[in-house]
Amino acid sequence: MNPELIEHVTKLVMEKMQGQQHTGVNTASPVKFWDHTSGNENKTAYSRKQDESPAKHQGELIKFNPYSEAPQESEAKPPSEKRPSRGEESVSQELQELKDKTPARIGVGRAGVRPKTDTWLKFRFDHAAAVDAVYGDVKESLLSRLELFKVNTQVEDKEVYIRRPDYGRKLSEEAKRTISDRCKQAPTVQIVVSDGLSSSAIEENVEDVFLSLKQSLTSLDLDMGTPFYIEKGRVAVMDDVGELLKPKVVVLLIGERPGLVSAESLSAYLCYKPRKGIIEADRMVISNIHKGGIPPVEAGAYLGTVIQKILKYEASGVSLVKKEE
Ligand code: B12
Repeated sequence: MNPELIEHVTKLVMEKMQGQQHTGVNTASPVKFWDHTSGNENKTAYSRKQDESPAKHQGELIKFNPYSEAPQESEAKPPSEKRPSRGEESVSQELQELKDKTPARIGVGRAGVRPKTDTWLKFRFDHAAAVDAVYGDVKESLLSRLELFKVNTQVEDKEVYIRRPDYGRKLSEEAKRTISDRCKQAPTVQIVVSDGLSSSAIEENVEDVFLSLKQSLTSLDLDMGTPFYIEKGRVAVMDDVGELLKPKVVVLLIGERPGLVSAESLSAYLCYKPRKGIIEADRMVISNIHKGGIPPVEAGAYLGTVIQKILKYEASGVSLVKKEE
């Protein structure tokens, strides 16, 4: 459907509903809601047929209540009857406590069987941010500020990137040549950045993580390779980097698949001597690096200590855990 038309209709409905709330009149509304709270056996749509007596149903349109006040299935009562107040306050308080603990969409209420308009609009906004994160490109200005040169995987098109993760796990032939020409061989730590599934994650966080990681490696006296940027990469592309440069540890800062809470979350995947044929269990991840999760500057410093541990045990992932035991 035409998005402008949807927006126009939504606006009209909102205006109408607001008008009714002000006047207290809701009987003349052309907008009908499903009356699932009235305990109606056969769940008849609340929008009645015109030949039914309008008087019978006038004033019965559902009142919008906060979620905590909405009756549960088992205690559903007709809207005219007063709902029990027993425990209402504590339920509402418990719900608020749960809501305070998570950014997830809980206790958002409903209008009939549908989400409320603002919930729905917020969902569409977050979904749009997720799509932008996946399809967007990291700005050249950021890469040049961090002195990262850019190479490609075997995908150039985003649609192909999404459908064929295997292509994103391999460097292009040109990328292999450029990396071999420009990078220091056999460093202790090789930092690589990639947009992965969220260019927004890179734009928002990578500068802080990258700079604090570099600082942390310097203070731990760990030797660093030449960092670079891989466009449309996947986690396992670090195996090709390992084959080419033979670093002891690769740290790949990559955009996570966006969700509907954050579209700008970054992960740092680490591996000791990555190479072709390595198993996934030998990688490790520090995920959820963003302003609502692990603060980027902290993550950079923390990564330094994880790398130190990897070097000490000469292992990463499950192999590291086993050696630690
Ligand atoms: C998608 C996803 C998966 C998918 C990956 C499928 C795929 N091919 O893309 C599946 C369902 C297979 C999966 C499995 C697991 N996952 Co997972 N996964 C994610 C998710 C939602 C997004 C990851 C992402 O965007 N990666 C970036 C893109 C570009 O990577 P990619 O190359 O396309 O795909 C690779 C990575 O996704 C990686 N990967 C995915 N999960 C994990 C977990 C670990 C520990 C490692 C080392 C790698 C890894 O494996 C893929 C193949 O190489 C994150 C949530 C988040 N906030 O990051 C959790 C997340 C990374 N996963 C997690 C976990 C625990 C696991 C499992 C260990 C679960 C289990 N008990 O089996 C396994 C391990 C898989 C592995 N590779 O070793 C945790 C890690 C917690 C932590 N900090 O250590 C996260 C953060 C979710 C969470 N909040 O708990 N996962």
